[in-house]
Amino acid sequence: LNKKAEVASAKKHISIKELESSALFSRPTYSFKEFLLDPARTGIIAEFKRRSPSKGIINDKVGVEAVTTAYAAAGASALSVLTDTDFFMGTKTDLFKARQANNIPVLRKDFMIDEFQVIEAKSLGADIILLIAAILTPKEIDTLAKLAKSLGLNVLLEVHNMEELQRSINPNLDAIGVNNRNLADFTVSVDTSYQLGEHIPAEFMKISESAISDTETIKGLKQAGFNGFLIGENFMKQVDPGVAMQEFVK
Ligand code: IGP
Repeated sequence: LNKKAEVASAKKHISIKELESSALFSRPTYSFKEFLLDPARTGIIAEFKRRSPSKGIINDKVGVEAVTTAYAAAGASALSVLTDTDFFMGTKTDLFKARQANNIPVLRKDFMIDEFQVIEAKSLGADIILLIAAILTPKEIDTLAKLAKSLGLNVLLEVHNMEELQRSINPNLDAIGVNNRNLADFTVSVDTSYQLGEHIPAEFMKISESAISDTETIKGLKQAGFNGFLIGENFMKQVDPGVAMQEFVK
């Protein structure tokens, strides 16, 4: 992972003081939980993702405003916007644009390893940050989640197996996402959600992430107590991802 170098370079270009004085930094955030549980919405966290390491280019022809506003209109409970450039062709500007164009929660989807990124996320207009258990120690999760909470950000912890779940549970988390994609070998199985879902304590929102491509899967996951469904590729691989989501939820 090249994130350390990326963060070091970002720190040279802007100071924490400057981030803290940005217009968006002091905004009140949206509650992730409230939007997930809103019966007028779908529970879908709709992702803007141009490229992935497993699939290569998925869609580099569409604009972030058009897609995210269509997702929101189709009933998304939140938007997920990749800000990692090296693997996902995302940018920080994408997140900022998604924020400006929408009034639902926005997740900064990136590999968060440093407090600077959490402060940066707030200054770009994020409501939710992702912490990936596979790349963080329990101590790092605690530090990053506490900082996020102090800024009003919601925290989504991503786990892929029981060991990660058990060692990473922390009272500063809002939601726990089970990634159905194994980041080590890219294999996918929604069964991962069923297996881990029952071990997620009731106080956290339960999210199933990746490889969701039909509404039957969502029905099953809802019955198993899941509140949120993170969908990227299934929408982004279509010429018009917003229309794809509209068709999906019809
Ligand atoms: C979306 P999919 O299979 O619907 O495109 O998956 C999302 O879960 C996936 O992009 C993702 C991800 C991540 C990307 C889950 N965890 C961590 C980058 C980093």
